[in-house]
Amino acid sequence: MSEQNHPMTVGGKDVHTVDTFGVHNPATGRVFAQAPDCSPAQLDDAVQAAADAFPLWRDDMDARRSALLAAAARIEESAEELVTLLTLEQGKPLADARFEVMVTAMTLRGTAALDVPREVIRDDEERIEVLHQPMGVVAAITPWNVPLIQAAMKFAPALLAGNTVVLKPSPFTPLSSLALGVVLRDVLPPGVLNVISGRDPLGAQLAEHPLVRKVTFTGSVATGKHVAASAAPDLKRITLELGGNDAGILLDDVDLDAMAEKLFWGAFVNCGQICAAMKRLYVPRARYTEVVDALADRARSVQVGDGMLPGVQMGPLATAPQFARVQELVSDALAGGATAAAGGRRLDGDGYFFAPTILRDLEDGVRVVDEEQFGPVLPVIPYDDVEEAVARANGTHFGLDGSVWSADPERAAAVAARLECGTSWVNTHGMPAPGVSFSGHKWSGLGVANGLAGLLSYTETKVLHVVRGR
Ligand code: TXE
Repeated sequence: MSEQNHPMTVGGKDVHTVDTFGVHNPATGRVFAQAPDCSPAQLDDAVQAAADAFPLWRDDMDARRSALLAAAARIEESAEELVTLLTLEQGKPLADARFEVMVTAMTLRGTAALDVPREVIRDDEERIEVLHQPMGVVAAITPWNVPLIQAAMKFAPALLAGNTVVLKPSPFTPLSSLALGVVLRDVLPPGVLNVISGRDPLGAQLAEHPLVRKVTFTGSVATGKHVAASAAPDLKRITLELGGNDAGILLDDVDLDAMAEKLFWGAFVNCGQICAAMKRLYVPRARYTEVVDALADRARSVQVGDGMLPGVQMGPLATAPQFARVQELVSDALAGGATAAAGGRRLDGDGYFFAPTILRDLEDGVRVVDEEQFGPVLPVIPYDDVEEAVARANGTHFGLDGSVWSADPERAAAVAARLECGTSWVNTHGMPAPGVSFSGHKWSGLGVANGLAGLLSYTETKVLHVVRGR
């Protein structure tokens, strides 16, 4: 057995594996730890452990609620360990990692505040009730951008609804989730939350496992379609969150002094690696240069570096393939005539560092505008009238979020309501909030996360119809 200090959690116990794989620190490009590479037999054990834990876990809502609250407290107590692992494996600055751990705990608390409703349709000579019952084993498959928040958004509602879970983080960022599994062992009964890691095809094997009743997945559109196809033969339930190409639209009256900072971070939060980050910005032609300059000033002033160092505001891209993709999209835009008002190039050194980049002089039809760049790059595109900007914002297969910016919030809200996406913001471009539904239209997803709708997506609806008397 290879030496491992990041065990998997199966049935509440350490599980080590014969094989391991290297986890890279994106700030150095070098392997800094080994993670367990789960075998098919160990995957069976994990799913079986979840199935075995289900009958006891499904019946006591109060116990589940208390366990989630205790889990939130345990996460806060273990924050520093989780924060360090997050920064080392994902690259984000320590302050952002701390924020992520805090939001993870908050997600558990917010979920614990929800209730699975019990609806009585009639109660006289007949009683008709609508119940929402748990499904069984839920597979939670997460990406590498905000691994702990993604995990919590999935396992918290799944558990509260009475299901048990096998969590599989991205092979790029497995360590923080593995640590979470260890940290939560004393507050969750064995088998209720199992955490495994491994190189793909582990994700596909988990998604297709016959004991899994629901797959909740966040990742790319291409993989999401595979998950949907692989769920079909068994009619497994699925929730998919598949990224976006969020448009921001500035209206002509926007107060740039007041909004520039928020606009900038709406795109560059987490080094641009957030599904709900602004990925393209449409600006009235008359204000184009002013807006580009304001954003470029901010891009140049950002402290980029190793997230472990004090004062760093933005880390590297999280993975080598993502780093390569961002370089490719920016090179393609520059070769096609776009100008980098700031950045436009990788930074020196071994890590996956890319200079915060504002691109101007480009239109729809350029790859960095049409595709999800998922990196520290914002294309700024001029428009002539608002109708045209809305049409361009909507002219994509994606539909996760969008935002409209104006000195008149109600005017902006009227435009925002016409964006074809799951969330439309006015004068902000933010993160999904625990109690608020989060969903993607079109290719950005299937189903709803968060809030009551998210909780109910981990249940099957059942009618209990009792005829009293004859
Ligand atoms: O995603 P994948 P990747 C976007 C972003 C990025 C692209 C690729 O544009 O450039 O996706 O990122 C597991 N069945 N987003 O390659 O492959 C895999 O192990 C089941 C958007 O990391 O989709 C990992 O745990 N699971 C995004 C997870 O799926 C499978 C966040 C995601 O991997 C599987 C991150 C399969 N067949 C990237 N194949 C967002 N929506 O926020 C792989 N996996």
